[in-house]
Amino acid sequence: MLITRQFDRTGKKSMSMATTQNTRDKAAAISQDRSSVAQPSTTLRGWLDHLAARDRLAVIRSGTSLQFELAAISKRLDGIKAVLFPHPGGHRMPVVSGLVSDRGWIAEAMGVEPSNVLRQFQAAALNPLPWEEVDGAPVQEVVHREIDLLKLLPIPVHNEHDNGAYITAGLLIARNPRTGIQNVSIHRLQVTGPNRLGALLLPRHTHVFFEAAERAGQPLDVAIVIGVDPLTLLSSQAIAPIDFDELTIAGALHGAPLPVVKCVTCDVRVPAEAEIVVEGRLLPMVREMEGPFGEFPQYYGEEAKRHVIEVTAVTHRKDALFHTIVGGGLEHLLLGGIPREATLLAHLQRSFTNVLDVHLARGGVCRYHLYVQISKRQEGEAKNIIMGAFGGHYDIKQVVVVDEDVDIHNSTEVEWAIATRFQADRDLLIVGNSQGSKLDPSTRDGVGAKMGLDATKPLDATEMKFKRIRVPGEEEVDLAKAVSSISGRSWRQATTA
Ligand SMILES: Cc1cc2nc3c(=O)[nH]c(=O)nc-3n(C[C@H](O)[C@H](O)[C@H](O)COP(=O)(O)O)c2cc1C
Ligand SMILES: [Mn+2]
Repeated sequence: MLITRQFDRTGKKSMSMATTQNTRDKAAAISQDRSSVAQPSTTLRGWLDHLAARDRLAVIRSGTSLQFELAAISKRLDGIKAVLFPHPGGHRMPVVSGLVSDRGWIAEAMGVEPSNVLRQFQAAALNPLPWEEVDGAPVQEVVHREIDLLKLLPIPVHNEHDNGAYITAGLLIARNPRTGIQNVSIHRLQVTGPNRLGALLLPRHTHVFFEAAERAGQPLDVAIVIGVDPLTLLSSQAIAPIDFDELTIAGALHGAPLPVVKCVTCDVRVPAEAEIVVEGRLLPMVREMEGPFGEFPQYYGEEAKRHVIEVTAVTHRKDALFHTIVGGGLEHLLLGGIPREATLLAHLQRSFTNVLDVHLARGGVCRYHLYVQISKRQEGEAKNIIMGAFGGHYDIKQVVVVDEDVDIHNSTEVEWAIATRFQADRDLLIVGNSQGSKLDPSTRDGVGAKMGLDATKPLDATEMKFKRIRVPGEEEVDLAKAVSSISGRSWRQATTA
């Protein structure tokens, strides 16, 4: 059921109908994990305020070049601060980057503890909230129908060998031509002409919709939404079935239905509170060169003939902000990693009730190396869990299973478990010639090997054999009290006093 909201002149929303009971129940179902004070973040602007209040938003001097310099500064601050460039490359429109380059920040955006991020995302995917349509939206305050993308928007060039300017943080929304249900995903988009974009569509949902449209000789209408809140960004990366509208996960994470508005040149509905929307259509029977482009495995995605979008309109807020994700940075890695972790955890827990947690390690580009923490009950089960994980996503290349005393968010801890609880002749599982990631350059066009390591303790080991050493009282030491005020330089004086 759709509910219409009105925007008054101040841009404040007023609901014209009460929220349904069903909607309230769903919102309540997922909000129980939230700490009592924290509220989920629902707009990019609100999120920037949140970061700024915690001294996590660096504002850069005017005049930054869009060619490399903007990406260089963003990368230096990757994981430390988000970045705002007020007037890059002579544009009036600011650029922001690094909005979610830390797992703890994502927890804050959700309003939960970091240990509850995966559970909260799973709960949102299980209790989606339908969006509400509004007439008139901030994102349509300004409408352009004469399009020159590089003049209208401050679109940067990121990596050394990128083939030009790329829109990298655009949520591509399309409707299933058969059912009308929307899909949301992020695709790299190279600016190839004043109103033309080259797009990489891997064989997922947008690709399926486009194939159906192309078979009928039709273009596929799309909207590219730039400048949304972190939870909507995260929702775009959910591994959901086809015809599961990812915007309904965003609504669930917000705890309120997402307000959406109809595009000015097509029927696609877009988040009303976004900053910018590029409307267009994927052209049937047209492919043009796109790439190379610096990708998440820290290598270039190759140049090839790819899909083409013809832009029909650009709409934005009066004082819009442009969001860019630097290819291969933490923002890119975490946005893909966390929804995958949530899906993989649910997948493993369906078959193995003793799986406690999973983590996609940063060294494995938050895609290829999975750490699994279990409460071991039975010899051999770690290998079954490894096989289950290989089936969870073809990107998974290495799985390490550890006991509950190992912190899987700390790669040094996992390496310690391998060093002291694993023997390759007994605990290693290798599966050759299986499907992997095409972006892993060591595969043969996506065909490669998988490796699983059982780094759990044997159940029959004597208690002392695998007992971690510990100094009693270490955690309780109050260093402020324990350390003398005499400086180290005066150590002779301290020892003779
Ligand atoms: C920053 C970023 C860039 C991405 N670029 C692409 C891309 O160029 N092509 C692509 O097919 N997927 C890309 N992805 C991954 C998809 O957005 C992701 O797999 C999405 O969940 C697919 O949605 P779907 O399952 O609804 O098709 C990117 C993800 C992120 C976070
Ligand atoms: Mn989808």
